[in-house]
Amino acid sequence: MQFDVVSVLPALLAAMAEDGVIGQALRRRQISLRCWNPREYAQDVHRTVDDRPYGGGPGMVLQVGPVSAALAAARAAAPSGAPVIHLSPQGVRLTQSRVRALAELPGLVLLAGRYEGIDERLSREIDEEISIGDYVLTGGELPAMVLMDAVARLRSGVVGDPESLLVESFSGMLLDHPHYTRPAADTVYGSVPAVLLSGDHAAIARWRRKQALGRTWQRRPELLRAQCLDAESQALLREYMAEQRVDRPRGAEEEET
Ligand code: 9WO
Repeated sequence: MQFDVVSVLPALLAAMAEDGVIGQALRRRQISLRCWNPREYAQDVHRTVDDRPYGGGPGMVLQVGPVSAALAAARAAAPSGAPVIHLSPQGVRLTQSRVRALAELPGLVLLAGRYEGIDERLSREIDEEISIGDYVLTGGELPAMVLMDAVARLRSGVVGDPESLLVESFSGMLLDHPHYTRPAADTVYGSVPAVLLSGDHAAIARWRRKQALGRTWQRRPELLRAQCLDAESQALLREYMAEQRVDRPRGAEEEET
């Protein structure tokens, strides 16, 4: 997977390239990351990339010339079939199913805006606009990094254990189950659930699935409503609900599933 990012602040992208799972994947050449700075494509001596907005108002707007030149260079370097994606609050929301689709592509060209945004006429160079959430930031670099992180971890070899990806790819989206590590008992923080120490792999898998279903039901019920649960999952969720019922407040009835 090749990422080509157009940004006037490429130093921000360098941070993710050095550490963690993404840094390791880059060093192993499982993914590649190149930055294309519109400033290097500016024509004047001051390397100007922005100008005041027509119609007035505060701030500056990224100009067509340097951004289109950087985009053209990025596109030429990217694999054919790599879409140009603008990270923007006006875009369609990024979801895990969208991340899965993007991870199938040979590469992505990501355009990160700054200041008040890009000149609207650049829209003809853009295939898709994607938002990572409904909040305003100071630029599109962090959203570009979020998207690359989510996509890169799905590419084989980037996440160490491919089994950790199975849950989300074969089922709908569920929240993760709880995790525990040593010590098995702590005087202040208590004990680890006994089933996890049992060595019974089937029982552990069942418990984890039940916790994932139960936590999704409690914290993000809209995620459950958006998917069909198989009979076993329904049974596990009912078990979880029954265990919770005793300490749920009066009047807090669960919804039909
Ligand atoms: C500024 C602003 C001020 C008042 C009301 C609405 C407003 N929207 C913006 C705005 O979107 N500014 C952008 C800042 C200009 C381009 C770069 N910026 C950006 C990208 N902020 N947030 C993103 C972004 C991208 C993808 N997903 C979430 C947020």
